[in-house]
Amino acid sequence: MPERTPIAEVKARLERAKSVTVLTGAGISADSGVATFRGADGLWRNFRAEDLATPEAFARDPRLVWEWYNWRRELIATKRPNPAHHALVEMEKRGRRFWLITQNVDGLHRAAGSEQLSEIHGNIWRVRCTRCGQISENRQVPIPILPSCSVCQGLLRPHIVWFGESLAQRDLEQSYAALESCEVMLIIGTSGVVYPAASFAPVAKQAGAFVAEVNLDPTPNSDLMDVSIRGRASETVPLLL
Ligand code: BV8
Ligand code: ZN
Repeated sequence: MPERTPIAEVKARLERAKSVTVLTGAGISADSGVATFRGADGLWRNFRAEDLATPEAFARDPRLVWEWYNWRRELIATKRPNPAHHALVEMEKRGRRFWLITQNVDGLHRAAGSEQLSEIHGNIWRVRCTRCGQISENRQVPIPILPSCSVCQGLLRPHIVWFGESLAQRDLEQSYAALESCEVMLIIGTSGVVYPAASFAPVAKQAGAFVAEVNLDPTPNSDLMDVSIRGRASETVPLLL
């Protein structure tokens, strides 16, 4: 049997798999023009995401945090899903069990048509009232600062999981169920430094899955991968169909 290329190996495994789980990070949206977090273009006014995406930063200066989110909402509003997002929708439609876990808050998987989806860090187009907890969709660009709840006039915050905040119980349950039951797991465009998402590939591997990474660079999880595909997600993920 001639040595298969990494892409051919993953494609063959996907064709046979009865259940597939995918984890994506900012790298899958890079080719849609959305800046990644730890790439060169990941800064805003010299702040890092870790400085602003925290409950402490919001408590200290909600205007500054909302200005940062307004800047990102304005940028993301003009971006569209790329062939990698569309390929994952196609993969989902192929019938067998499929679950997509994304760390991205840009909403591009939902925009592409993904339905079997957990947005484990939230969604930049959703807001949550800090007083009554009501969650709603808000597409205003910019959102007037400081936004208040239409029900109780409480201060609205992005419905996004910040550093130091725990992920939603339902998202964790769905994610672990998908990780423990999949035969193949794809990890696409994530630097593997943010937890608990960075522990998802080891969980699937431990449960017996074939794990493959698609990334421009090696990551801390590369050593545990059965296959590493070096390349741009928008070019390589469609080849896995
Ligand atoms: C929690 C919302 C506990 C914000 C985000 C020390 C050790 C271990 C853990 C910790 C620690 N100190 C603190 C922690 C916990 C912390 C954490 O992991 N910190 C890190 C920084 C060390 N985690 C948390 O706080 C989490 N919560 O642990 O709760 C708890 C439990 C109970 C009770 C209370 C608390 C919450 C984490 C969620 C944080 N929120 N986002 C916002 O977006 O506004 S995380 C943020 O980083 C984004 O969501 C992003 O998705 C995520 C991960 O980044 P990536 O997606 O990987 O993006 P990145 O830019 O890093 O990498 C891009 C990759 O793509 C690169 O590899 C690049 O090579 C590649 N690429 C680029 N272009 C392409 C490409 N690949 C393919 N094609 C291309 N074209
Ligand atoms: Zn309210």
